[in-house]
Amino acid sequence: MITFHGYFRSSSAHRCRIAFNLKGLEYDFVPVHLRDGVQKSEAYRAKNPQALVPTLEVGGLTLTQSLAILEWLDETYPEPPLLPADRNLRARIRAFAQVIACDIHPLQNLRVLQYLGATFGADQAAKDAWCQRWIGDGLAACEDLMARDPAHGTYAFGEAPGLADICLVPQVFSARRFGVDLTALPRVRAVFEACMDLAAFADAAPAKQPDAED
Ligand SMILES: N[C@@H](CCC(=O)N[C@@H](CS)C(=O)NCC(=O)O)C(=O)O
Repeated sequence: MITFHGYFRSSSAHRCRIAFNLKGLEYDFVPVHLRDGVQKSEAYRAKNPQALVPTLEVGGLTLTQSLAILEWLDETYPEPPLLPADRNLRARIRAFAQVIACDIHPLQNLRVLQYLGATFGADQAAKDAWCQRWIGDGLAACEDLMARDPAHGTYAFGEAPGLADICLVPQVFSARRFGVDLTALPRVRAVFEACMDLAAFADAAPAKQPDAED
């Protein structure tokens, strides 16, 4: 059985939840309350030295980093695939996923926002402006990547949801939370809506998780 340590509002955990749902996998969920700082406990750090969620445990294996977890899930449970057979398209999809996971998300992470407040005196308005800037720039790049890609379709890269959509949807949830204006990003909005019509995505939404709070 898979044990999954996450938090309802964590977009990295959200990515994994979508993959579990797409692949029809059951798992034991262990909530890690980030705002209460549970991720920094000795017990949790023993599983994840970065003190970040998610962490996945299965059969003696402990995995961290959502992109690594997603690829492990895809290799272990290949149906439906999260990445296509075409190696060039695969690389383009990984690049799209990394725009979000490596270049957008880290800048809006809880510990970064807490540091901006504690060290530079940033209030909520300043933190929102920071997030709007970096999420906005990153999602604009995602929009361009989809616009120029021949594989772009109902979903980010084709007619079935995959790794790119799994990264995009949680990032749009965060964008909305921080008040990012998505008006000029029609593809981002359309892919989000198409994904949210699918139960695998709808059921993974933060508000539907057992540890959800207002
Ligand atoms: N690159 C990591 C990022 C993990 C990460 O930053 N998780 C956030 C939640 S989305 C977290 O645990 N934040 C806790 C904190 O900032 O203290 C991944 O994709 O798993």
